[in-house]
Amino acid sequence: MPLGLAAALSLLSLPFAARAEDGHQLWLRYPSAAVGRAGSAAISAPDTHNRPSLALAIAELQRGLPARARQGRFHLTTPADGSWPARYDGLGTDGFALSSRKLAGRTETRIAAKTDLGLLYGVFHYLRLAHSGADLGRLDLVSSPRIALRVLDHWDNLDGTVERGYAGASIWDWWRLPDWRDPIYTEYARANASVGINGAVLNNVNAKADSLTAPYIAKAAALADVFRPWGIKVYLSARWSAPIELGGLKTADPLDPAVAAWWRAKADEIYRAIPDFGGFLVKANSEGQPGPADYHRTHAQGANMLAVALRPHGGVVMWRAFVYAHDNPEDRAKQAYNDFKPLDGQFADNVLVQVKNGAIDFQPREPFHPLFGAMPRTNLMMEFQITKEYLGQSTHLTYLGPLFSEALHADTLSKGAGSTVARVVDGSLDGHRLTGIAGVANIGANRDWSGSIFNQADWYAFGRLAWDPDLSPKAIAREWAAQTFSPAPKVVDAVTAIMMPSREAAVDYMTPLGLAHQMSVYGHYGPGPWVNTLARPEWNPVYYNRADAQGIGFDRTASGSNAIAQYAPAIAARLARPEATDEKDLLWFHHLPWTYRMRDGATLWDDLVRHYDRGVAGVESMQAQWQALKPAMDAERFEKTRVFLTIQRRDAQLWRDASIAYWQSLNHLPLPAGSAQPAHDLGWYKALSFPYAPGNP
Ligand code: GCV
Repeated sequence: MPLGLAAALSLLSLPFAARAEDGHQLWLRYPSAAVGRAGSAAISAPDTHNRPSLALAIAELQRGLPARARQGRFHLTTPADGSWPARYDGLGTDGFALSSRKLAGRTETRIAAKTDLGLLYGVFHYLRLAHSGADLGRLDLVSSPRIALRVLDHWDNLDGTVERGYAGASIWDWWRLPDWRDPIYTEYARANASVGINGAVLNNVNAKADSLTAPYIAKAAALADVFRPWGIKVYLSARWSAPIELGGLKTADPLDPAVAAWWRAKADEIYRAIPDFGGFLVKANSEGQPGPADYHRTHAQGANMLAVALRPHGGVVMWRAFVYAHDNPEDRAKQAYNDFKPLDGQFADNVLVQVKNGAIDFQPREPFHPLFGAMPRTNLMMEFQITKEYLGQSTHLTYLGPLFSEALHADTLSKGAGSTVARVVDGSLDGHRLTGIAGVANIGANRDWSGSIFNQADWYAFGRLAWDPDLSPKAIAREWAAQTFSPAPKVVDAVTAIMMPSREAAVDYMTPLGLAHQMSVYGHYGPGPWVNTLARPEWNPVYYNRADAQGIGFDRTASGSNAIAQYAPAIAARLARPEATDEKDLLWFHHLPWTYRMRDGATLWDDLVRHYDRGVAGVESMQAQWQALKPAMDAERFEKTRVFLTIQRRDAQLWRDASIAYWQSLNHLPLPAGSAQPAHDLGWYKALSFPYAPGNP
């Protein structure tokens, strides 16, 4: 048998070799009942010689074509292959066009793109439609990604652990790389390509310099080789002090010529091994990491020095704005803005400043980060966290599509109404061409990749929103549910109905009304609003809740930290008044008496308790809806999710009760009618200890 054919057949047989319904096949299940197995479909495409992405596109189409589409004819074309319709001239590099029509009783489908990678994305989109029950006979759509760099950040350590990872060990087998290229790398790349993700930062931002040594560059190069046909570039997190640690230099001062020369040589070395290397991600002067401030240099001076080293090769620097200092008494929420805003216009054009969606740290809800809209002369990229450090990790079902979408659609008003965060990130607001979005990956070696079946939806939603920030989280949930479980409308409706309110339920039982960072010291999982013993003030929940006998909340108006002044004047004016502030963000911006009247007339205290109750009830409702789906589900995935929902219900109750017990210890107020007292006294909740909770650094 010729080698090429053998390889193609082994690829085709992959889903059937995998264990049944353990979630490993993600949303790419192509269930055998739906996929025609009778011979190959009629696909006309250019010669695949030296065109690996095109070969993958054809193999994927053969592999995933549903029975109902198998009798049709498919044409895959790029401009280089002739017969290019002029109406597709405007397609972006990664974009694609899909069209179909009936001809003599057979459906003719054309997938057109300017590049082979665009064809691969087009095939995946076609298959997405096919397995979501779409009408395949009348397609007419074009689609190009709005954001250029669509990247997963892996916080994976070289010893195989994953910081804030809840899905087992790292999938990167650094020890056996570069020799052993585990098939999981191909599966990973394929899953990412299926949702348009085109970059992977391989190592933790809390980086070891070792990642930049020759052996580790060779390992990264092996991964890059596997990923390349799938359109995925590799990036590395760079440790700022590497010139000292690896190069024996006395300094890492970005203005020292020897330091700059060391980085140039390092970049040259990396590009010899990985010609399409994406660039560096840097966490500097943040949470103990070294950085240019150690030498009294700015973030821009640091980033630009690396940018010079990467520029000849076309690489970029993704420089994180997640900074706050232990010796800075300023409100933590203000510190990144204070450091970065004055540097607007000073970053090189191959630098992106990577900003988390909110100013603290991936909380269940945060107002949008004030840097969005405040640095028009800088390439700003978004950083989301797909791994749910603060949202119940692997066990809680909290679909992140609504969180991502809420952040992207926040209006910065920086250039009038409609200046959304999405338009900052996609470059259209300020005319930037280098654009990016990153998601901290939730991927590990667990069979189901993400620690739970529903966590896969967050990876999926990140990719889809990175492609088009305007997609609705509900439509994404529906697509995911159809492909992951079944396209039957009843199943899709019910799964979507569970997913859509799930994040709001978590906000309600964990941190309602704008509270944030209320977790215990054990791995950011359970409740600890009383915690006040951690080394740095801003690591303690009491720093954020400021609760006492009279009231609760963080005053960020002019009478407090005045963080509101970091927003556009019209937003700041609204946030200055509690009654004009969205109640979802109330206690983020205001310190208010427990007796403050909410819009519906209830006291703040009663309303707060009502939110906790609503959160617990929300999980109960999710449990009931999931139970009703049992007949439509395979036993394995049903049971895992059922048990996880039981855990979530228990945890939701714990969050509610522990939080209420603490607030009551301060305000001594009775609960509103119909609300049950916590099951235990405060001491009981305080005594809970989970020293081995997962994900700790
Ligand atoms: C990678 C939070 C997390 C840390 C993480 C840090 C960051 O503080 O708890 O684990 O470190 O954010 O984003 O750099």
